[in-house]
Amino acid sequence: MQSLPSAVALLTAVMFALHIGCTEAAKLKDSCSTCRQITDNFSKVRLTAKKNFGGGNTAWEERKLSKYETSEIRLVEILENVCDSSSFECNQMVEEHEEQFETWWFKRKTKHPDLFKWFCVDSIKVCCPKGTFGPDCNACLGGSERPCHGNGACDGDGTRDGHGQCSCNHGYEGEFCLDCIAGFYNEERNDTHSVCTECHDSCKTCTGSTNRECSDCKPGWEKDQEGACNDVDECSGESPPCKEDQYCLNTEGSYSCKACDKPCLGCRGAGPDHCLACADGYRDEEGVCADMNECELAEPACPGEHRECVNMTGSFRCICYSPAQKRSPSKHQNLGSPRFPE
Ligand SMILES: *[C@@H]1O[C@H](CO)[C@@H](O)[C@H](O)[C@H]1NC(C)=O
Ligand SMILES: *[C@@H]1O[C@H](CO)[C@@H](O)[C@H](O)[C@H]1NC(C)=O
Ligand SMILES: *[C@H]1O[C@@H](CO)[C@H](O)[C@@H](O)[C@@H]1NC(C)=O
Ligand SMILES: [Ca+2]
Repeated sequence: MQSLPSAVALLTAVMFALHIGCTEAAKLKDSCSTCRQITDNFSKVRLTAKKNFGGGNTAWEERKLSKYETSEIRLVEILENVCDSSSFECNQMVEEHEEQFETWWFKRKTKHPDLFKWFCVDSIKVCCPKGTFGPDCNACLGGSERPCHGNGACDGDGTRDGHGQCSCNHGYEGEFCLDCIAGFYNEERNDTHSVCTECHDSCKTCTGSTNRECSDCKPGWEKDQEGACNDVDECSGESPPCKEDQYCLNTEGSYSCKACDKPCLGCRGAGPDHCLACADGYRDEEGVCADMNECELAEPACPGEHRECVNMTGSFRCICYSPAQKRSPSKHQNLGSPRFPE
């Protein structure tokens, strides 16, 4: 058996190796994106030549310009402007590979005008051509022409990193992104091309775009005699699925329960004109539950001396007053509930 210290040392070594492995992989992807930015910026900066030069139209000026455009001075000028001063990775990469830029500038740029390909892919090998991945730039699943058959992204595409697997776009699945997920159907399909289209709202699975082509209906939908999926009207049943102080509202594929209006005691729909009965403090006036005035009932709502009735929405209040300050409310207010509903 190993002694504890050597086990710890081994564990540390393993963790260190794993750590290196991880940061190394992340660096590969980042290096490629830095390199791409450098070569993109290189081309952009290079285009500004005429502007900086001040321009000129005489043959002499043209000749001088073209000489300047291919000069060492011009190369240095471009390289100085390719990186943002804050981008450490960019400045480091340019500095590290200055010689390559010089080689390309003086000897390769005519034969290999694509700086990205020459520099990032072929010379310093931090990127791969489109549609390929990994240390050896192998083709992505589905081929480098149309990785993932055009229906997904290839892991590591265009970099020296990754494993080439596909992560499929929404609607697609399978190793090659040719299959459709549930709720989608193959509108077109052969060994290399696949188009997945979303089923009708009512279908869980389907073979075509309409509600007559559902294999199964989604919950909230049911098949009619012709086999088409239609909305279930949950509200039309014998016992609607809502509480007593709610009404049921049918929707496509579902339903909802809405609170009744305050004047209602149960209801068929929104508003005081759809009540089943009127709540306490309201009375039916030609099919509408309206606030009633409890203070005008034959039997006084606030019996006793020094008390005054005040009509309120859905209720009333008894206000006490001392005889001296008649009709001005005191601290003693109590909320009354109507004793004479309807
Ligand atoms: C490339 O140029 C753009 C715009 O000038 C700049 O924002 C970007 O940081 C540059 N890229 C790098 C890697 O510095
Ligand atoms: C597959 O379908 C695509 C698009 O419809 C077509 O261009 C291609 O030739 C077809 N391939 C085969 C092998 O049939
Ligand atoms: C109480 O009385 C009824 C009947 O006259 C009126 O319609 C209501 O508007 C009134 N309610 C309030 C708060 O004044
Ligand atoms: Ca419904």
